[in-house]
Amino acid sequence: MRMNRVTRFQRFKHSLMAGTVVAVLFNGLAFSEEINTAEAPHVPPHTSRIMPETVVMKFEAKEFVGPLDGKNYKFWSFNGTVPGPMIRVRLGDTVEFHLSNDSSNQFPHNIDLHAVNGPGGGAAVTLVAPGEKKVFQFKTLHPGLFIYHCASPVPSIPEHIANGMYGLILVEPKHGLSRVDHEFYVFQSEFFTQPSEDEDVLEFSLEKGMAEQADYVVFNGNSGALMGNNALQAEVGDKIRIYFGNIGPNGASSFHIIGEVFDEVYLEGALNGITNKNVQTTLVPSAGATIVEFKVDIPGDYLLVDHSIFRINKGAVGMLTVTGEEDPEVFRALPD
Ligand SMILES: [Cu+2]
Repeated sequence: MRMNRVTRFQRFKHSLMAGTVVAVLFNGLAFSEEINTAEAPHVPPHTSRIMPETVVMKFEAKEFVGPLDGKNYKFWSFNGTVPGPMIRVRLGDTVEFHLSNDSSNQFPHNIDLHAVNGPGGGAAVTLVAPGEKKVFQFKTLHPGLFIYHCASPVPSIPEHIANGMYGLILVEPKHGLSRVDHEFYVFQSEFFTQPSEDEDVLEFSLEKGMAEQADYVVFNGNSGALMGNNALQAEVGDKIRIYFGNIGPNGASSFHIIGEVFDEVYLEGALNGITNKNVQTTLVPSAGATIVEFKVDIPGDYLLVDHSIFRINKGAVGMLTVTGEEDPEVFRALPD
C-alpha cells in the first residue's frame, strides 16, 4: 500500500494533539502533505482533520505497456497505475494540484476532476506536453466520491479515457466518515483493442470504441485483478465499505455482490445526500461512482460483478473472501 507520507510538520501537529490550534495559528500558511493517495484496491486513511487545509497533490501522466488479460496493452495512466491512485481530501480543503507529463511520453495529457468547480474541472489549465508540468488549485465545495480522468483533446478525449487515465477522488464531509473494518477501492472500465504494429501488444481501437463494443470489462485495470491471491479479504462480522467507480467509457455498471445485500448505498456517490438501504444492485453511470456499506455474516467467497452478466466473461468479476464462524441460523445447507 503506497501512500503519501505525513510530513514532519504534520506529525508535530498530531503529537501536540492540538493540530487544530496550530492550523488556526498558522491560518493560511498551514500546508499539509497528509493528502493521502493509495493504489487500488487500497484506500487512503481517514483525513482525521477538523480544519480544512491546503494539500499538495502530485500526479504524473505515464504511458506504458502492461498486462491485460494475459496479453499486453498500451496503457496511458496517472502515476503508472490503472486506475490511478484514489485521492482522499476533506470538504473545504484547497488542493494544489501538480500535473507533470513524463518526458518519454508521446501525447499531451491533462486532468478533469469532477470534484472541481471551474472550467473543464481543471482540464483547461493543466494540458501538459511531454516533459512539462502545470499547477492549479481548487477548493472542495461538495462532499462526495468523484471521478477524475484525462480530457486531452490530442488525439481525442475518449482515447485518453479508454486507455486508462481515470480514478477516484473522495471529498470527506466536514465531520468525516464513520470507521468501518475494511475500505476498498474498486474501479470498473472497458477496453477496446486491436493488435498494434507489435503483434504481441494490443492498442486502442477507435472503431470498437465508436461501436461501444468492449473486448474487456474489468475491475481495477485487469481481468483477475481481484481474483485468486488478489481477492479482497474480510472476517465474519466485519463492516465493509467499497468506493466503487465506473468510467465506462460507454457502459453503465449494475454493481452487485453475489450473496450479499448492501446495508447502505450512498446514491451516485453523494455524501450528505440520499442514502438507500437494503439494496441488491446499484446502478453506476459512466463517469459515476457509489459508496456501498455492508456487514458480512457468513464465511465463503462472494463475487463482485457487473450484473450485466455477460460482462463477467469479459473480466468484470472480483472476489471477496470471508473467513470465520458459520452462523447456521442465517445460512446453512439442509440434509437431503
Ligand atoms: Cu491523457
